[in-house]
Amino acid sequence: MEQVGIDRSARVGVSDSAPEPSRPVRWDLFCRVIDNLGDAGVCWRLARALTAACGDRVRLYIDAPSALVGLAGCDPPHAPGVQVYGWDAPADAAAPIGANAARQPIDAQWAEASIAAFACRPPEAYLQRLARREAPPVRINLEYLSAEEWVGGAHALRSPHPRLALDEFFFFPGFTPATGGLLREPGLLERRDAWQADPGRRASLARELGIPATEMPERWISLFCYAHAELEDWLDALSRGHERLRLLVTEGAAREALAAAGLPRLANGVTVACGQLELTAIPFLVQDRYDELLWSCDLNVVRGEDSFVRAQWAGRPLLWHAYPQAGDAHLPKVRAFALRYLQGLGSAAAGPIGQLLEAWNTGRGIDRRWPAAWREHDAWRQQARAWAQTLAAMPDLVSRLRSFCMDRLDS
Ligand code: TRH
Repeated sequence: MEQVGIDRSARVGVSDSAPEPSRPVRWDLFCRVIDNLGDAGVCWRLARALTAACGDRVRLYIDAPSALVGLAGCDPPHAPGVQVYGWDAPADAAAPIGANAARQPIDAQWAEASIAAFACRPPEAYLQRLARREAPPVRINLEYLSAEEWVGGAHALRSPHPRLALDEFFFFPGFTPATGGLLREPGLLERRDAWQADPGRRASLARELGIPATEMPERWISLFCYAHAELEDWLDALSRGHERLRLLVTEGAAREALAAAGLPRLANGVTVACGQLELTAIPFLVQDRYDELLWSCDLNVVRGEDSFVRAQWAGRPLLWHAYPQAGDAHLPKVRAFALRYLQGLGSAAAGPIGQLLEAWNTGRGIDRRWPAAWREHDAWRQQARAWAQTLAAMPDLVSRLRSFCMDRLDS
């Protein structure tokens, strides 16, 4: 990761005990869709979480607004308090979607805080106009999530602009009080608990997704992974296990990985059987419905960043297929996460689960690692629930972001 122009003397602490600020804030949020769904997915969730907290308003500038349609479940995508702008990145030109309006230079007067997601660069002309304001907004560079130790030291560092009087602050999501925390909108765990306490909800989800009703109880595994996942041996291990399992295969890359493992390309709603395993292809779900899927499963295979976090809030066992990086740079991230996630779990369970996580990300030995880890399912499930509670005891990302910006705005 490029870290230029950081002023280490200017680190600003984030207090856990800061009172929740209540004044509504106006945010600009810039997003460029590089690949997959995560850039749009994180920004859409953040925009909605900001507006849900205290009546904030968000202008979301995104270069591929169509990426939001499936996540939001509406075209044009909209949510209370959020205005989406089609942005001709990197140019200084944008227009509200659905309004049939011409592209204009981006309004630099409106926002009190301006976030650039994942180091994307807002147009230089917009930054120049911000710098000329009497009270420039707080500028945030929202970084990638990582469980690595160094994140706590980099979070909230100031990065001066090389020419303009316009500082930017690094904001790192993370798993400790020293970081920016995780996105968790109000009432999420209560809604999860209500869902999980009522088996009828899982049954109605099954009907909606075209999952065949069964006499025998079965465990569900959701699969949302990258196309390079090595599935053949894992599927073989699942099909030869001692219990009935159902794999719910999401749209897109997971289907490609299945096809590469020699299975037919499945259309939505189609089920095929393979020994103890049945596979059902499910449609793409809007973000809130995808949560319900995660809450309903006994294991969730997730990837990237946003689905990874949502699976943690689900309080059910997860396997994380990390975004692959050159030189296996993602493996230290997987290991750092495993250390935190499995902390406190006895080595009899933590060992095999950690090895399975590693195998999923190296692509080697998943079938060998699977039986020992799956045998520990009960302990894994308790651990996953306790982990979600541990995380929920810390302030969420929006509370920390708001406190951080309000401190600067009101000082
Ligand atoms: O799609 P991802 O792999 O995204 C990313 C990108 O690759 C990005 O460039 C990289 O920087 C980042 O990972 C680390 O995985 P992610 O982050 O989980 O995003 C997927 C989104 O799709 C998430 O918001 C959940 C959502 N989703 C649904 O809403 N419904 C669904 O049915 C499914 C399968 C996913």
